Amino acid sequence: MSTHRLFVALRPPPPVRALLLRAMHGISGARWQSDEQLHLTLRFIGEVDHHLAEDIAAVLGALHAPAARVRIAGVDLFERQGRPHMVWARIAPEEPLAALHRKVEQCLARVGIAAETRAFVPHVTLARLNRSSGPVAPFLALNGDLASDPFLFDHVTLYESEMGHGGSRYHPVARYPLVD
Ligand code: 3AM
Repeated sequence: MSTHRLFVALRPPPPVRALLLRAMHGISGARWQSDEQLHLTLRFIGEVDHHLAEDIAAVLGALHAPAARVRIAGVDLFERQGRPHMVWARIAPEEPLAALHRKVEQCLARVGIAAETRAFVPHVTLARLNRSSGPVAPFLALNGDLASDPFLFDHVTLYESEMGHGGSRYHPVARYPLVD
């Protein structure tokens, strides 16, 4: 039976994506995210069958949570094995995002999705790096303090991820409004 690779995320509004996209250059060999790929993952679910995918889409309809007023608050690196692995934008404050993460987790528990064991670190991935990527210091010097005006995450999106050679494509499956 076919499976669906799902995750739940927040989609930054167009002016915020434009700000991020303008900053996204200056590291050779970096795989920059496209506009369509920009998101903040609230919960990665992984591969599920069609029935569970439908249950997940339905149960998220019970997500009654406030919209999160936040801003872009800098750019940072994740490292793996001592090397830069990913460039990401920080979102502040984190507490409303952590609260949304917990609410999504509660919804998913109702359809039998086991609790997340990793710590939730809210971030918007900007680029993925590998051994052949160029230095990141000039990019961080320019963009480390990248900041946006306050903005609202006013809906949650359930995405299906389709993995391909040119990177993953993310297809919105359903949107759930948050309360302003
Ligand atoms: O939001 P970002 O870009 O950090 O890395 C994947 C991407 O995260 C992550 O889920 C988002 C949408 O694909 N992801 C992929 N596989 C994962 C896994 N096994 C995962 N997150 C946690 N566990």
